[in-house]
Amino acid sequence: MWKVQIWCVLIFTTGFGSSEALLAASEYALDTEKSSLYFVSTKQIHVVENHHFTDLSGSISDTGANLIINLSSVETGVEIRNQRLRDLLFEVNAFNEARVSLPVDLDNLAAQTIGSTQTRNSSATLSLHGVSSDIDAELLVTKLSDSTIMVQNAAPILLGAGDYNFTSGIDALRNIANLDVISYTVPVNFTLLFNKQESR
Ligand code: UQ8
Repeated sequence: MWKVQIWCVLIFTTGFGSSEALLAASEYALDTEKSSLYFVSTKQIHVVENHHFTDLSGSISDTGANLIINLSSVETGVEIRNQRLRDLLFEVNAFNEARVSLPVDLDNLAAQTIGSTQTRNSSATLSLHGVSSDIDAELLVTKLSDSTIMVQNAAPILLGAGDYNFTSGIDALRNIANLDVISYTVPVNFTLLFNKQESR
């Protein structure tokens, strides 16, 4: 009997079962149409180009936020170059996905005012090319509506090719394209939109 009483007290004093509690338990899914992730390559010192991935997925839940990048979906605007990045750089046969994960406080997200932006200094784990390594990022988290969250990088994330065993792949791309230099530092920028899913 006392167990039932404790549950009643919990339900009525903490709002467990109320809309706020359901909100805190809810999940968000990445809006794949409205989200984007770009990276920048620099060759021959002055030639700077934008590239992106067309296939992203991700979610936010009480276990944290994650982003999955299908590396085969790389788009550089030149098909032969796409294929060379898949084969010589990312080695998609062995490592087809990059994964980013980080902890998120869902209650904090639920309490955020619609229209406001929070700046968060976050540490995320990036698993890429067989290496799992932490990266620091300043994130802008904007609550666009009760059901939509936008997450952007405040400043470009500078990925060091050496940290993910990419230097020999970049050298292979440089050789096959008969270039003198391709930079080992790769700036990354993203805009991620997440939509709240129906309560489970
Ligand atoms: C609420 C809340 C807080 C939610 C959080 C939500 C969430 C999950 C947030 C995520 C936050 C976060 C911290 C995300 C991190 C995102 C990152 C950093 C992802 C990594 C993305 C990635 C895999 C990037 C690529 C990395 C890489 C090493 C790229 C290499 C690029 C290079 C150097 C390309 C070289 C291109 C080039 C110049 C080729 C030469 C070339 C060739 C070969 C060719 O064939 C050709 O044509 C003939 C050319 O000429 C056209 C060439 O130039």
